[in-house]
Amino acid sequence: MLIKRPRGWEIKEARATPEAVFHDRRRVAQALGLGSILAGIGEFGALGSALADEADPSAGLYPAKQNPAYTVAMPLTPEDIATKYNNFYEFGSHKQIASAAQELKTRPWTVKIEGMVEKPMEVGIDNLLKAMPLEERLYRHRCVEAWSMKVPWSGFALKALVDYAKPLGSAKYLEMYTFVDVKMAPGQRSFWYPWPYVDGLTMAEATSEMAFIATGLYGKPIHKQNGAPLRLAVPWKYGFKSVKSIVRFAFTDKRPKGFWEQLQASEYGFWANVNPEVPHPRWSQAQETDIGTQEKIPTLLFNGYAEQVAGIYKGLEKERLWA
Ligand SMILES: Nc1nc2c(c(=O)[nH]1)N[C@H]1C(S)=C(S)[C@@H](COP(=O)(O)O)O[C@H]1N2
Ligand SMILES: [Mo]
Repeated sequence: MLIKRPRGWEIKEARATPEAVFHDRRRVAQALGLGSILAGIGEFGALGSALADEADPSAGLYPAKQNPAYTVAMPLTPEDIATKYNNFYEFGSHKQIASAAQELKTRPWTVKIEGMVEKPMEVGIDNLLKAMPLEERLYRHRCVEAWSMKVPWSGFALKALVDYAKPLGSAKYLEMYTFVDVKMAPGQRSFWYPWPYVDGLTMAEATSEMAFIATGLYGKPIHKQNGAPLRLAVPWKYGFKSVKSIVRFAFTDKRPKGFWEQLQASEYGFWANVNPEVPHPRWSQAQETDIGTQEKIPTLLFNGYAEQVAGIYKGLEKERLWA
C-alpha cells in the first residue's frame, strides 16, 4: 500500500537557494549535453565559496527516484535529528559525533572487492555509483539500544553489487569493512576496540530484497556522520550490523565475527535480527524510542519486515537468530 506523505526534506531542499541553483544548473547542463564539460571546469567554481563544503562529485545524482515499494507508516525523522544523533565509534563513543565526523575524507574513495570472487577488483566510488541503479527507499532503522528512526536512504540494492562482484559458488558470506585511519578518526586510537569496524551477512541475506547500500540520505549524498560515502542498511537487523563508510567487501566461506561480537559475544551475535520478545541481556527490546517524536513505540518482529525476510531463516530455527 502506498501512502502519500509530504516529504519535508524536499521542501527544505527547494528553499535552500544554493543547492536549488546547483540542481537547476546541472539539469540544464545535462539537457544540453554539457555535463562533462562543466565537470571538467569545476562545477562549483561559478557558485562561489558558499558551496565549497558541498563539493561532492555525486551531488547531481540525488534526489534519486523513490521506490514506492518501500515506505514507512509513520512520519520520517527530521533530517537534523537523524544526522545529529549517531553511532560511529571511529569519531567517539557517544551520540554527538556529527562535527568530529566532518574530518572524514570521502574522495578519493576506493572500494575493494575481494576473496571468493571470479576476479578481485578495486573501483572508485564515483565509478561504482555510475554502475549501480540508484533509487530512494524509506526505511525504519532500529538500534539495539532501543532507539529508532525512519529515514529516506538513497542508494542501490546490495544484490546489484554482489552481481557486479561475481562471487564464486563457494562463497557463503559477505564481509564489509570500514576504513582505518587514526589521523582522521580519533576513536581508532582507542586500542581496546577491534578496528576496523566489520560485520557480515550470509549470501542469502546479502542478495535479499531489503539489503541496501545507502549512498544518499534526504535526497543528497549521505552525510559523513551517517557513513559516507557508502554504508549498509539492513533494517530488519539491529543497527550495529549496518557497517558505515565501507572500503572493502570480502566474500568468504567462514562466518565473520563482527566488531560488537568480537567485543561482547554474549550480547551481540552474528544474526542480530530484531525481535521484541527476545530481550538484550541488560534491557527489554519490546519497545523503542523514536528519536524524531520521542515517542515510545512497540518494536516489531524483524523490525516490521517479516514479510520480506522471514523466509531467509527457514530451517535455521536452531541458530541464535535474535541478538
Ligand atoms: N563503522 C561503523 N559503522 C557503524 C557503527 C560504528 O560505530 N562504526 N555503529 C553502528 C550502529 S551501533 C548503529 S545503530 C548505526 C547507526 O547509524 P546512524 O548513525 O546512521 O543512525 O551504525 C552502525 N554502523
Ligand atoms: Mo546501534
